[in-house]
Amino acid sequence: MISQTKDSESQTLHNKPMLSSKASKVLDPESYFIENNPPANLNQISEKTKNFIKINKEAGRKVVLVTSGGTTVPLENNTVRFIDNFSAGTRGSASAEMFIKKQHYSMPELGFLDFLNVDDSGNIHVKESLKKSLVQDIKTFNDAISDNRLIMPSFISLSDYLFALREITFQLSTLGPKSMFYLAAAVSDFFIPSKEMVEHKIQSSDGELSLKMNQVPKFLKPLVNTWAPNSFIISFKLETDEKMLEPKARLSLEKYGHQAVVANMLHTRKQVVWIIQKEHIESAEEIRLTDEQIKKGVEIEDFLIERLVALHDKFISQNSS
Ligand code: PAZ
Repeated sequence: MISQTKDSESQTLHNKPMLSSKASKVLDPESYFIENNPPANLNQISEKTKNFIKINKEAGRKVVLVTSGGTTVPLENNTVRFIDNFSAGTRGSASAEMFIKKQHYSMPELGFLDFLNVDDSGNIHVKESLKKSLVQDIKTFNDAISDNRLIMPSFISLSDYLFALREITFQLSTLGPKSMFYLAAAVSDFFIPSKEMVEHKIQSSDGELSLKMNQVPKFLKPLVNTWAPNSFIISFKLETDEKMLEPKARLSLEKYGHQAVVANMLHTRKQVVWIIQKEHIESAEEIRLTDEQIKKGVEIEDFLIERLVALHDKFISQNSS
């Protein structure tokens, strides 16, 4: 909610960000879906997912939902300004590629232009040294799409994400133990409910801005316990204070009861992660790249996904009747 002091008829919005955090009543997850509007493309996502699950179920395949990227939280109903959570989306895209096949259609640390050369006549060519792997990666990606092994529903805002997550989860959960959730998106913990937001663009001429935001309900709880109780569920925990990381990952497993948390630190997330499993909650399995591997462009997801796929296979064999 944007705190507004009414000076006569006009809204006074305070422009200096104020941060305070205190315990407040958190909405229960189901009420969130009643009090907020679904995204316009929800039906489309639902239909595509239904079709995808049907085809893959018939093919007897395992299916994983990889969530990735940040979620925006609007400050105005007609949104000009929003707050975002940090995530470049790299974890999710590299992981999805690994899940499909241990190959990549983009190389780490390379941007689109790094792949290209321009000759003296002004014609653009793919660099010879990268051509082979690029061709292979494009093929892998295209094959996955045409083979119904990949769909990529997108979201921008927190609300888009939560509605899509719930819809996809209901459908994916029908695969039982063969379904896996890999929840790497950086989802906002705070938001302003639609009915408490100002309608139009906040005016800087109204002075300093104070923000009061509600806590987002903890959706992992219904996801694990009600929406997909038989699935294999991995959540992520990101911290900047190392002392908090493992205790918070364990707390999450104790609270929600899913299979594992992948813990990572903001500045080292590409070099080291820890897998903490519910079954071995006291220990943390470290996956760390050596300097040599980093230099060679190896990605940590190569090892992380391999390990999680092995844990998922074990879960399937223990939980299939
Ligand atoms: O997207 P990215 O590669 O820049 O970062 C990945 C990450 C740090 C967002 C992810 O590994 C993660 O920890 N996600 C959960 C974030 C959280 O605790 O809210």
